[in-house]
Amino acid sequence: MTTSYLAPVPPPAKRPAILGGGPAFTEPVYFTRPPVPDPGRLGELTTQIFESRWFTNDGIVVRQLEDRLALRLGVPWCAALCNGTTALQVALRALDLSGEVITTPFTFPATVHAIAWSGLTPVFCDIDPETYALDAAAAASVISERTSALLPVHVFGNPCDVPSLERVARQWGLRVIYDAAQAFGASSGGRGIGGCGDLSIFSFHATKVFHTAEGGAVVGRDPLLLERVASLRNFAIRNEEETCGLGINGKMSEVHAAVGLALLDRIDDEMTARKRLRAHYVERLGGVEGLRLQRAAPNAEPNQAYFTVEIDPRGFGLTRDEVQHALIFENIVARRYFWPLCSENPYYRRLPSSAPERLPNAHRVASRILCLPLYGDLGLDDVDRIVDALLALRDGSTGVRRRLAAAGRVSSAAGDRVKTRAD
Ligand code: T4K
Repeated sequence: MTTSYLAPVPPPAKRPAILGGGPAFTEPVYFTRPPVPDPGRLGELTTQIFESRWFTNDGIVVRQLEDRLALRLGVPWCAALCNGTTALQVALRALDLSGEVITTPFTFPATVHAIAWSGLTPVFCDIDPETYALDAAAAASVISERTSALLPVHVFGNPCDVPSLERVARQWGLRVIYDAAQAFGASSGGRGIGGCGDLSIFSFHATKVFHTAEGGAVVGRDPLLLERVASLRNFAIRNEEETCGLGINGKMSEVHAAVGLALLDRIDDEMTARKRLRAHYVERLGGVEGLRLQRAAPNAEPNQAYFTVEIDPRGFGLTRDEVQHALIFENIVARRYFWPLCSENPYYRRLPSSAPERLPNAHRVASRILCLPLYGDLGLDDVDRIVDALLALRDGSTGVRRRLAAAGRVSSAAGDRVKTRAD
């Protein structure tokens, strides 16, 4: 059984801290925390790097990591890059796309920015209200003669409905790049999530289930695409005399790869711990009026990257923002991923596909979603304290709302930025 490393504050908060009760935790408990690599193994690898004086540019530690990741992800090849955003840009260019790319507004901004930075036009389409992933029928309805690809996101590490999306892509002759930034270790229909579509990308940012502090990867099956990706991430330099194509510096350094190698053996434990914690959250919150949990697509196995709840103020008695603010008093740092929607960024709002009436599910989910703490070092007792704090807010909703209204906008004193639309 996982024991909590957080100092216990008995008894559990029955009275919300915002109404004068003791906080659920003495220190901020963030909605996510990175797993830590094995320090001994990391020391060996960095010593090896320093002795060799080879820090980047096709080094052996990056190659070792790529081989291990290809095996772990069940894909023929894996090309490591400096981050997930560059991985997306390189994947889009490797497929030589033009015109429009259909994607979801309910994602981290990087997904859409990568499309726009590539000179392509993002076309937003609505999400499935249960899985929050790009809805295949909605995607089919926005295909035009300019569409060249679909870019679905396995949001919160929960795989999309891959078979339906691939049917649409086949029918219309479209390429598919999956943004699997958050989905390391997830699977769909029994196959590793990286094996779906033409290409998939991963982020290995510190906030991910598996990480290299900063990093990312493009994975795929076609060896010709590996050649292109490998060339594009290294300025499209072919040899000392030839540079061929529009490349970029997308390389991962040896030190970042060492972090990944030293972490890889711990990842199964991290995922198992998260699964157990999620099951406990589901057991406690599953039937609570006013709360809805994300559903997995058929035959999909999520990786538990995040644990989210949708808060319906009519059933719960408080809005999502009120809950987030009140939880800060409990030292519980929840996050409104992904609000605001990418389609609400002024840079994209002018697009016809950004019209809110075309994206009703995305708007509803974005206005209600809240990520609660989930990471391997948490204990089941920590989950209990988080749930108890949440339910105490519901039970005291009238007083909580009044206190929040009197306080105006809640400060970020508990240690996290509370992102608002104005930010
Ligand atoms: N596509 C999708 C679907 C993505 O989610 C992302 C990235 C990308 C593409 C692009 O991949 P990258 O180019 O980033 O590799 C974070 C990450 O920076 C970003 O990588 C990630 N998605 C996104 C979902 O989350 P922020 O600005 O929301 O994170 P931040 O700094 O507020 O950190 C969140 C929490 O994590 C903190 O409250 C505490 C904890 N934390 C964070 C860091 C950096 C730690 O405990 N330790 C740390 O070192 O973007």
